[in-house]
Amino acid sequence: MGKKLEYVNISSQEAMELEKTYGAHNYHPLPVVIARGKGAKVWDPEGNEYFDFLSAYSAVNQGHCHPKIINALIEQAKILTLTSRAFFNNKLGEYEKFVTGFFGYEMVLPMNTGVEGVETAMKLSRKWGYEKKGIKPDKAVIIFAEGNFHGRTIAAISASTDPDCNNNFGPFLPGITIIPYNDTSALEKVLEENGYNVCAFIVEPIQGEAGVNVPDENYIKKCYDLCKKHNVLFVADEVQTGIARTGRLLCCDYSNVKPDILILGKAISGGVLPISAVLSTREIMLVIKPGEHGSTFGGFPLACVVAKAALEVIKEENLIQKAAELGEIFRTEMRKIKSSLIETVRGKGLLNAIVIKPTNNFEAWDICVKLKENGLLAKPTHQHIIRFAPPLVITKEELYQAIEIIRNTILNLI
Ligand code: IF1
Repeated sequence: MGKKLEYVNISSQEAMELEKTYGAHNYHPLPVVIARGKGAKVWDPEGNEYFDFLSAYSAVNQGHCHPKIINALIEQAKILTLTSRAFFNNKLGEYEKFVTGFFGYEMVLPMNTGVEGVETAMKLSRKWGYEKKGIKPDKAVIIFAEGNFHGRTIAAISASTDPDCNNNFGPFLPGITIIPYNDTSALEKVLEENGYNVCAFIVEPIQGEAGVNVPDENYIKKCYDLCKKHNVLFVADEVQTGIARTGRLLCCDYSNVKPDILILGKAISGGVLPISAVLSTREIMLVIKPGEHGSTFGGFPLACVVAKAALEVIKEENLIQKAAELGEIFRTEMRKIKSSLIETVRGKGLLNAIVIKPTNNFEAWDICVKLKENGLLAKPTHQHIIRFAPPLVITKEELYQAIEIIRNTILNLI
């Protein structure tokens, strides 16, 4: 039991009751209330300390309340927050130059949430398909992979194969073809048959929600090459895998592939504001003309300043290198745990998962509840997979402490 947080005027129990009574039940959270965060750690109102091994689904790569990012937020908030895009603002252009340089692209379209980035990429791809590739009106097809997660809008769930995502939310968007993940011959087949109507293939270089599904080493490169062959845009959704999480700036860097369109979100703000970005070439980006796409908040001055600071932290603190090195340690240590509960350990950088043997009496959820009791927060994905993705600022010492918690929890289950 820690020391109660003095400035928190509510107990965990009360906070959970309030959410249950007044909030829509669109989530089933682990029974823990977070009232404060710093670096790789969070605290509940009663003062109990936890390692955060979810990092808000990889949004908090730079750690909770990073001083540089928070300072940028506060200073800019005193001057100017939102102008809308009806006017220019003095921060957007500077940020656009910075972010395109940072990721090596010619142009950026700023949005807010990850799924808006996906929507933007879909609209951009379709328009490119009609206006550059010459696809006949309303015939454009976008290919997605089974098991994907691209967000919660009607367009994104139209591409989903997860019944939780799309059950009773139909009718869905036409012009979507879904093929198995990690299967280049499936992509080849669709492109051979209908390639002239396909404007884009949208794919996650590692599928997060599907359980940190790491494809074969040459998958991304082969898909990219197939797309090139058929004049199809290769679009990478790096909302979760991007920005140092997997031990490279982008997960596609492992494959030496530069996507035609890159979608970023989450960690572009270090978890401080909802900020997303779609990056591409001038040629592709300029198919969207004034008035054809946008958002009230997209590219707002506060976001521009926060995102720039958050990306600078990635470089200044060598978070790419850290994710790569600590990830190796994490997987090595996990693989050393001698437990019949563990089927596999997989991942890249600090985006990892343990697959629990489905034959056991324990579901991933039960293990996550035990981990929480022992001071580490992680989230199950599906019934038998636990994702481990701490903030990349976690120190080596903290990582070893966390590994001990996971080891002890698993070994004491049976
Ligand atoms: C929730 C998962 C993670 C994403 C990729 C776009 C988006 C996401 C690759 C949309 C969002 C989230 C959202 C979160 C759960 C979560 C998730 F388990 F569902 F798959 F991270 F692993 N592309 N991922 O992963 O971004 O609009 O949410 O900003 O609660 O739904 P968003």
